[in-house]
Amino acid sequence: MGFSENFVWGAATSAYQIEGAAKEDGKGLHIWDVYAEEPGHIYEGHHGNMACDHYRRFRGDVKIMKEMGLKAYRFSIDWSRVLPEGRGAVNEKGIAFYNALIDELSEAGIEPYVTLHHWELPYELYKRGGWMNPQIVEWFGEFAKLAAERFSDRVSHFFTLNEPQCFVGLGFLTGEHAPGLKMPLRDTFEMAHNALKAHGRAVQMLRQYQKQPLTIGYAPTCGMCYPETESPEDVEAAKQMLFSMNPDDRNWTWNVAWWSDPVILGHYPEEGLKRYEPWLPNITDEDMKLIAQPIDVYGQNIYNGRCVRMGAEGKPEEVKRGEGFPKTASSWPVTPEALYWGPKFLYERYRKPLYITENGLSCHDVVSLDGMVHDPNRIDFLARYLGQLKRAAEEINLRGYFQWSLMDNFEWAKGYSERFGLVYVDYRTQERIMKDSAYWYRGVIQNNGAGL
Ligand code: GBH
Repeated sequence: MGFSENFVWGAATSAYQIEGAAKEDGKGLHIWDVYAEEPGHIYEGHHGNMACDHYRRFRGDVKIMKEMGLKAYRFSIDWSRVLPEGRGAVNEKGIAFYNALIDELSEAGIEPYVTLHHWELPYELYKRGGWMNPQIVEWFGEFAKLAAERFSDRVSHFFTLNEPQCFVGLGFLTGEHAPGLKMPLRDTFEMAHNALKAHGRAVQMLRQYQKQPLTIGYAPTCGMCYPETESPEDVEAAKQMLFSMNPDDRNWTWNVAWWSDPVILGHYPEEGLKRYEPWLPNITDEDMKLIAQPIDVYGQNIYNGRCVRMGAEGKPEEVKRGEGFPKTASSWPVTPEALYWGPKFLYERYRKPLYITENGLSCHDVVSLDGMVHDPNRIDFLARYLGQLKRAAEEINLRGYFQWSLMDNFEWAKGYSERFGLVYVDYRTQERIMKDSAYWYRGVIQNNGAGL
């Protein structure tokens, strides 16, 4: 019982959040490079030009991963670093960086898990319409082909898109993320459809150009739900709310079914097709076939969830949280149950081997007088969440868990003000300090979660 013997214990990052070297060695610009330098977008004018300087310090960072006992490391390939214009000419220096990182990981016995798109949309493609331009399907396919050709001899795990909900919803609907636009609903549905097609095209290209049989997945997020009690009524209510469309149309992106049913079941949910009909692009059978390219695994990022019960009229209702409900430093609720019910609900519907591709929290971490970083909050949070995940692992096909994040990094619009890492980063000196939680996580990995 508990976690399977070969359960994959990992940690995750993304390119722009850690690499730095934003304008070096032939890298092109992506939308975050441009957006972060425009005044007023990011907390106190922070940007990722230096970030954690991982581009130079990756060898040291892999050493830390090894010390932590990580079995796997999930990172993204910055599209604009390897294809500065998004297509066409390849930047060999960018390829060389990822080659060196992959080799370093292999030597350390750490399995690389590559995300193709963690929001680093090349600026040149954005200027040509980005996700609005149907050609992006082929552009992304070309990028996937390059990744397969150059890296799949040593990388056997690929995820296509990370959280398309965020790069479409936050980037083009609420305007909180790059490129900071508030577009009409109609445009966002079209971008989402193109993004799903791009996912499908990438799956095809990875398979066509793979150097070994690959394990390919998809890594969305969602507004997760869990039941207030374990009564069948509440469980049913939570499931219904999870997979049904959001009550507020401007919030449509947080629904998981819209983004995952097409990929795995081959069709958009009926409820959404009806409700969003006025804003939908033309959707063809051919599109759906492309989107539903068979994938091997399903990845889900889960940070928290809403508590749901069955209301008096047999309708699911959210249970409002009281004043003192525990929250992380980002003011996100602490809801460990999301890591039991979430995986269960998703597995029941999609029947794919599952990874938790991200889970974690920000804390107000500081270096203590003893030179260490004591983060009992993070340990407490992870212990609770992983305890719930363990329960799920006993019931469904759960392959692995990636903690977000390996190290403190550029937290998008929040800049460096929120620390999500197991490893502390001093941004003045670039010194790394393993937090208490990193040592704790090492213990979890060593005994395969036995003590949870
Ligand atoms: C992830 O975004 C990113 O992949 C990563 O780059 C980032 O650094 C990290 O998490 C930390 O922010 O309950 O319906 O209102 C996570 C963003 C936050 C999106 C919670 C879904 C819940 C939506 N997620 N959100 S809802």
